[in-house]
Amino acid sequence: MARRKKATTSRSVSGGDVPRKFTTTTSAFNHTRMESMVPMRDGIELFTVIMIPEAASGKMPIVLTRTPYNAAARASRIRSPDIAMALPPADEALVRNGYIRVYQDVRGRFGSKGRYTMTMPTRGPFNDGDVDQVTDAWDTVDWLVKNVPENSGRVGVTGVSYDGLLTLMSLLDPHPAMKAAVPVNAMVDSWLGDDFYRHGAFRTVMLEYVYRQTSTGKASHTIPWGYHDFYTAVLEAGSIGELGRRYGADKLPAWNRLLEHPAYDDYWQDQALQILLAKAPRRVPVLTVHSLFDQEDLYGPVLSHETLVRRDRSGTKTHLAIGPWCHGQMTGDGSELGAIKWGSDTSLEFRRQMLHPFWDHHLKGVKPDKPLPKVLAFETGSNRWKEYDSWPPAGIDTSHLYLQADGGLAFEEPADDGSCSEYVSDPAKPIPYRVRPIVTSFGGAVSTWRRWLVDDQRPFADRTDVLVFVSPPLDEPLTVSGDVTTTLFASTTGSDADWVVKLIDQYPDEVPAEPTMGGYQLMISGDILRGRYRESLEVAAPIPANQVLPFDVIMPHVHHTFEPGHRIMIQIQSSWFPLCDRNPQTFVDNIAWAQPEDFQKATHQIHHNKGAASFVHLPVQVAGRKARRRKAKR
Ligand code: PG9
Repeated sequence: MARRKKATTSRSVSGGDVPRKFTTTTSAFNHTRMESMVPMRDGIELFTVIMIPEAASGKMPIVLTRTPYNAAARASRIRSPDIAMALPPADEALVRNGYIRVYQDVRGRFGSKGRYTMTMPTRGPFNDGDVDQVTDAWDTVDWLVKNVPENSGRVGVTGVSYDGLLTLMSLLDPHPAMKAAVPVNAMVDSWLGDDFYRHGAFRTVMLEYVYRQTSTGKASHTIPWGYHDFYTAVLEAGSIGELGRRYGADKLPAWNRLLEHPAYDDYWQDQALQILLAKAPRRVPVLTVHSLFDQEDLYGPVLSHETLVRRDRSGTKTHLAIGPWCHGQMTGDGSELGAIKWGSDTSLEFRRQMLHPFWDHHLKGVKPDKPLPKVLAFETGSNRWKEYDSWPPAGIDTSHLYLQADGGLAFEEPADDGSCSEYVSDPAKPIPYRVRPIVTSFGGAVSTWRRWLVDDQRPFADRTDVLVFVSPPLDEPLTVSGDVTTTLFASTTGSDADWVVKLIDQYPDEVPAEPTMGGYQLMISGDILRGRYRESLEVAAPIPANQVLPFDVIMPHVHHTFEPGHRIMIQIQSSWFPLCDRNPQTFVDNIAWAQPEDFQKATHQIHHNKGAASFVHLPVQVAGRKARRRKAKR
């Protein structure tokens, strides 16, 4: 009997449906996607996605982003034959215009080999290895220009936030092929004001961040809080050290490092990029991007820009763009933030007017029609772009806006009447920084963390532990541009205290064009000072009880017009919770480990009389002659 031949026809299903090798048909694709393991000088390979558009003609420049946030995902947004669908939306203009776009995982993250160190310090006292993000950036650029056939040998580096920090680090020893950099909302000094601390107050949201970043190599773990309201989770734990311990963060070296360095010691100063950049080569042009409502990195961009300006002898290599955005919003839609509408897509305008001409100039040699402004800044309130030669702009009169005994604000010093306002600050009832419930610490699908800085401040003004000072309605516009500091003459019955100052634009009671904005209180600048650092940021010292002392609260830069009919408001309080951990108000060595009995009520006084007149240094923009007249008068 003839043996039955084994069926190989398509009618049989015995071979299964999945071919051993399958390659997507690429004829419809308008790009090549290369995934490469790029070797570093120590042999560690970094996962790199290279997106090459079909060359219109000739060789193309490269725009590189190095990230701890998943390079493969960045370049796989939507599966499509079109390169722009795969990449983040803001990359569309780049790849359509003949740029190669590259994303790379930093060592130890996602597809890259090696070990991950969160915000790895550069080689030196806190990194005794042979590599850091500076060398990894150099090695990557070197490999790209030698191995990507279509490239023109000119590379730009960019990134938002952590990726912005990596961008700045690549400037510390730029590869010769690196021709331009755009750090966006970069973390620059994380003790003074970016991410981890704000002038000594610990930002509790960082627990969630460190957990996600370092508990696994793939950012997959979120904290199982067990609370709907983050406020309760932090309050019930007591100290921030105890909060971390409850969720196992005491097993995470990066978390422990943060808590071990509560003051501005050499650990922080060694990493402060505004210090490191002072010694960087001057060759590479830089466009720094800053967001006025950046809920994460509100100080760094201006600080690093100031350093870059100082080293730019020709005055042609340094630009600053300031937009009305939250963290990273310049890559998306910039028409509004929370309840505040800007009247146009400010992100798109910035990208078209500044970002793309900058890249084209330095990576393609295409000169812009008119030279790019040194500073392009969106002015909130009046909602328009302005161009300046410097930041802060010329023509600023730093006026003193004094707190008055009747709860007013005025440019005149108050009377010599010994007056002060007082409140009881109770660590058991800290002032929420947002209306509760504060549903997640910061990330997550339901989070509105990105827009909290523009929240209406009215709900807090009614508390008895919040002092409110407000000017009469303005009868002409008042524009403020630059840095704000508030000098508080204050005393406390305790031995430590936090001082929070919020500078607010209070809208008229009725706003005809937008009725829901009537009486809105928009914070345009606000910050906290941990009182123990009033004399030295490096060494904490108790506050002597019941002594009136000056405390300088440094606040974020502003670029805002208070329109006629609006009022200037100042709110002063002593907690901002749980944005920042609570000050126990009893001096202890390390607040991260304060014990329940250390948390004590205290009575705080803010003084507003001659000799102890608390005031805001307000950078008022005054046009040419008027400015000189006011200066001469002083
Ligand atoms: N702001 C984030 C961050 C940067 C660096 C350290 C910690 C946090 C970020 O968005 O990348």
